[in-house]
Amino acid sequence: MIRVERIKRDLEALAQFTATPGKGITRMAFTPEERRARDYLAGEMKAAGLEVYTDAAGNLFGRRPGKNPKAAVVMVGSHIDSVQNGGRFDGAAGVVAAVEIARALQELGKETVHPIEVVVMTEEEGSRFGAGLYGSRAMTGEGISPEELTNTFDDEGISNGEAMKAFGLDPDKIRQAVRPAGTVKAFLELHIEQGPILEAAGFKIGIVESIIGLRTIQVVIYGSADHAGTTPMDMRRDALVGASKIVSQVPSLIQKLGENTVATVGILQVKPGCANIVPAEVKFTIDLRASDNEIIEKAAAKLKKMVAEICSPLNLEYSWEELLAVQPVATGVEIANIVEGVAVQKGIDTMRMQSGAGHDAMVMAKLCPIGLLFVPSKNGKSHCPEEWSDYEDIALGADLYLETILTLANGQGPQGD
Ligand code: HGY
Ligand code: MN
Ligand code: MN
Repeated sequence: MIRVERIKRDLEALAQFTATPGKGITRMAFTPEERRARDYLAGEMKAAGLEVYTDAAGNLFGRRPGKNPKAAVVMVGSHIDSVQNGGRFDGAAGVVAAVEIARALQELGKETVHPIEVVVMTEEEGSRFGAGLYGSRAMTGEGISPEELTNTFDDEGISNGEAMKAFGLDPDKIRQAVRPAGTVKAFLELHIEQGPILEAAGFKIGIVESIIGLRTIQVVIYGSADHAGTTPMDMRRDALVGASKIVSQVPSLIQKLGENTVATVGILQVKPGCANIVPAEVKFTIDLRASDNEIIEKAAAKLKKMVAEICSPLNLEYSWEELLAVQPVATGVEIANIVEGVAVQKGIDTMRMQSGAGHDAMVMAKLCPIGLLFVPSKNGKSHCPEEWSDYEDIALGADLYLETILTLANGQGPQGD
């Protein structure tokens, strides 16, 4: 059975693997702290009787064989990479729940028809290389191109591909991570809500019905570096004046597009970045989200037009690059109804809801039916050291998924055998 003390132990152990101890979790993809977290989880997976392996994208798997080795896999998991100074539950809660489900299956001793795979996805957040959802994108469709890995860089100028090589992976082989259609029966993800809805409504379990669409855009404004003391105000091409005008207009432009539409400028880098130099270049990102892809398209077009209109009179140039674009996704009713049925049997109330956060499940939806289950976030806080979810809620979610996985792995539910 699912044991909350093991979930607590695992999450406390993973929280030690951070580059910013005492200031939240900073665990970027392919870093020493992520390596230590992976090693810890690989050890727990092995102890739970799983066959541990890593795919060409760096996704870490623990496989529990089924009676029919050729049957499609029932996959469950999430990510352990984090944002800068983030919380200890974002992603990790779903990975730890998946490992605990594997332990419970081992103790139950029940063999299933379908193989089951616990997965730790590579770089979901995009905190290091900008795009994100790497592990799931590498598994679906045409996967990720080796060119994307050589052309995306972290703040130190290390490319994703170089970081992968240093981690023992071969970026040229990343397309080997693609899972052919029909080889994954379902993907289940347990995640913290990262918002206030469940706590305010008094529910312990949220069954997600749709996941918001998202687009990550990188804008660079180009002006010219000049001496701050000798350059008259009307002779400057100040990139930061242009960027500031643009950033300050984002909220009013977005608010007109509907309540579920949000946009955030979370990164702003000024170069050369000295007090006595007129800024020559400003790079910033726009994280744009809406539940309707047409609204995302409309918002992106309006934002780009606004950038051009502000830059032109200031004699500034700009570049506009889409780092990531993922459509809104409906999670489908099959798995949601199985989870709800298990909850009803156990006398657990659940509520249906939308996710304003992006998750690997939204990408895996291209490959197979998905399930996304939320547990409450204290005060709705996330992506910050204050992030908290109760271990008992995570255990409750894991228990619902244990029954759901047994149902799916024994041939019921979507796509049958
Ligand atoms: O940004 C998100 O929605 C997720 O935390 N990656
Ligand atoms: Mn996150
Ligand atoms: Mn997450």
